[in-house]
Amino acid sequence: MGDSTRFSFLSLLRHGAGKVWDRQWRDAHPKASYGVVIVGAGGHGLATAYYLAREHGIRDIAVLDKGWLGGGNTGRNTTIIRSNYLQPESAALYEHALKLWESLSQTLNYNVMYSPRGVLMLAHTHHDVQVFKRHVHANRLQGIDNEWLTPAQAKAFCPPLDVSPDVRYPIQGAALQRRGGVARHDAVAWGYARAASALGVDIIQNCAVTGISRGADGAVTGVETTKGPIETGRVGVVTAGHTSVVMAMAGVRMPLESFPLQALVSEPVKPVLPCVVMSNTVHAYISQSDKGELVIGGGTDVYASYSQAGGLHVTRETLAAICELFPSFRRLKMLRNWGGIVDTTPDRSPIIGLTPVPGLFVNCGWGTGGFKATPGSGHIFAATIARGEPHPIAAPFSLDRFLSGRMINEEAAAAVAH
Ligand code: FAD
Ligand code: PYC
Repeated sequence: MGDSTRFSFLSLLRHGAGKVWDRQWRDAHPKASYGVVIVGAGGHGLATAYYLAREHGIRDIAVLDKGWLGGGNTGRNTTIIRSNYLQPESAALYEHALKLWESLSQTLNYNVMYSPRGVLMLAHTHHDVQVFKRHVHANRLQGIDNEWLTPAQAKAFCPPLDVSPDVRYPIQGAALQRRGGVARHDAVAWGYARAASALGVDIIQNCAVTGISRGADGAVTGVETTKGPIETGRVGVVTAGHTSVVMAMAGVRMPLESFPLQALVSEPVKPVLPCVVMSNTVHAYISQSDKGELVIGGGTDVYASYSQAGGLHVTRETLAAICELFPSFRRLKMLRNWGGIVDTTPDRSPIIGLTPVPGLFVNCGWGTGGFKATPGSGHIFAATIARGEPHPIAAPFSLDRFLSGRMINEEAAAAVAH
């Protein structure tokens, strides 16, 4: 589990991280103008700024956040990382990200605790078996690892799992992506932020964008913020959950709906769960963090909402499902729970790219599954902003697919029933 902890200690010694954070993050004030403004200091926004600076030599960048960096979905998610998507466009996107995860701690010189411990997706019905076997075959053709396990093999891989036939939905097999796993979400935000900051990027917290200004030709000329106006010719909007609101500031209507999604952790215990387990049918997923807490989540609320609380009944159903899969976890206590707001598209695939407004770029619609994409998303969005045209991996995910009808349907492939 986890990579070596050497990275974090060495990083602190070498870079005096606290000093950098204090000077550039807490006290940073916006300048009057920037070459690029990124709205949203979540993992995707920070990664975008980092790759813009590192790979495209654009360092005159501000990343603005209405709260604190990583305080949105990046710091609230259950950190499951995998690339076992069905459609070739999505598989290419998430595999690009997975490859970047594999060396991210070294790239950022910050231990993001990427831990490829395997993601096990349980099949409980004949339909599940067919769907997951289809994924296994599709992924193998795409050069992505995925394999089919019998119930006995699933039990051997994940000993606390109940594979007995006398439960409500007996386990009929499982798809396993061994390279899938988890990472430490906060560290991802901090790692990208520190590395971007070291390249000269300004990260400005408590700075909400309240307007997007446009010139006579319709192109972006700047943003209005709670810390004053900023001039810029390029704005990247990366505000998961709130993208419709921000894009409306430029007059762009987005094909998005926002929903609360909740998660919770148990009290910490010694290592008991060696891998990530997901079940679409009983509707729950679980892993164990390096702190020992069992990290558990379920589905979104049924109703669109900006409330971060979410319905208590969802948590109750999630826990009932987990207890069914893992009877030995029944006596654990819940330590804390929380929610985030995710935005979803009609085809359950993200939107990455240009918009009808010159100079305005958008990256959103990751729904319940964008954490795993963070490095890949930032990498291709940075290239898209820098070049003013979609990166090849981003091209199929452009906003205009909702006009052309060229959807990338990942509803069934999302593997969690959202
Ligand atoms: P965020 O981290 O939300 O960043 C957006 C930022 O924009 C926020 O910090 C916000 O404050 C800021 N912002 C919004 N409006 C404004 C404004 N007007 N001005 C300035 N700033 C603004 N994905 C997975 O791959 N695996 C999982 O296991 C997983 N589990 C999840 C569990 C939960 C409970 C939740 C809520 C999500 C989960 N996700 C998961 C989804 C994942 O968290 C998101 O897709 C991903 O983190 C989005 O990252 P981001 O950087 O785009 O957004
Ligand atoms: O996309 O793998 C995922 C996921 C798991 C939990 C929420 N999203």
